[in-house]
Amino acid sequence: MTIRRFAGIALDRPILMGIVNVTPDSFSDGGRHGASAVAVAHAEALAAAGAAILDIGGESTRPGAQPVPVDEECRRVVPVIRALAAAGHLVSVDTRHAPVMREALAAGARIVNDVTALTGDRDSLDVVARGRVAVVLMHMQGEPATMQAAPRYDDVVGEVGAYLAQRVAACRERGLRDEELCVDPGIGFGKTLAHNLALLRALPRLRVAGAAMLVGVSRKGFIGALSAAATPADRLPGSLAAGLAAVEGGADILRVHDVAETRQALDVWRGIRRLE
Ligand code: HH2
Repeated sequence: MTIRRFAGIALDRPILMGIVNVTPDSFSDGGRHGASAVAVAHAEALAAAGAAILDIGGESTRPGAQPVPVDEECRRVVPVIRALAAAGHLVSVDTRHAPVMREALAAGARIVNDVTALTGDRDSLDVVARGRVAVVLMHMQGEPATMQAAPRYDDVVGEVGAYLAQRVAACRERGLRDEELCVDPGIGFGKTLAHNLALLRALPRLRVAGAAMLVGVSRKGFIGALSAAATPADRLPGSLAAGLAAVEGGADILRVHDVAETRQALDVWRGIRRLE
């Protein structure tokens, strides 16, 4: 059996993408150099704990978040990407803006992680196709600033699945190959609690043949809605439970804040399942 791959990584076991936010509110010292150095050190620690991919983002896409100017987004992420790529890490850039993608790829990023599945900027598919890099295509209904106001679907699983298949087809038309494609149902992006749960239960149906599947549940709001975990910092146990459920459903990659803890949970789960 040939082992499936994404961005050069073998998908014969669950892969962790470590989240590195380079947003001013993430860092107490406020200074640009300080923020970059702290982000690089944090990313190095995530890699040492078992993250195969380091996901660098300079714009929060949490519900209600306001957009960041593209120049500012580049100033935040490019130095961090350059340092991590130079140190040999596999880096993804979490952005929906083509100019940021272009600069991130020039700095050494090998994956574009786009919450708009390359629909948010008319140049982004071109940047990815010309750059010959891998892409994570995520489903979102609406825009981060307003997406949680009134999410509505007739058939959330059918609609998200059809959207992901259509975005994979658009990428294939531009020459992207299977090992460069990954889909993501976009948990929490224009979805109610019922929508998120329906998608997590239906992950096997959301697969697009040939493409990898990534799921991001780490510290998300639905965990608070199902438990007493009021703030994101309280949601590690729920994140581990949801992450394991996603892997059971066929997720190849988990996007997580807590890499060491998720690695341990996955190692135990794999042992019980006799997956050596
Ligand atoms: N979730 C967030 C950001 N980017 N990308 C993918 N592919 N899948 C996700 O589920 C996903 C994502 C969450 O938003 P953000 O405000 O960036 O918070 P954090 O990066 O701390 O998770």
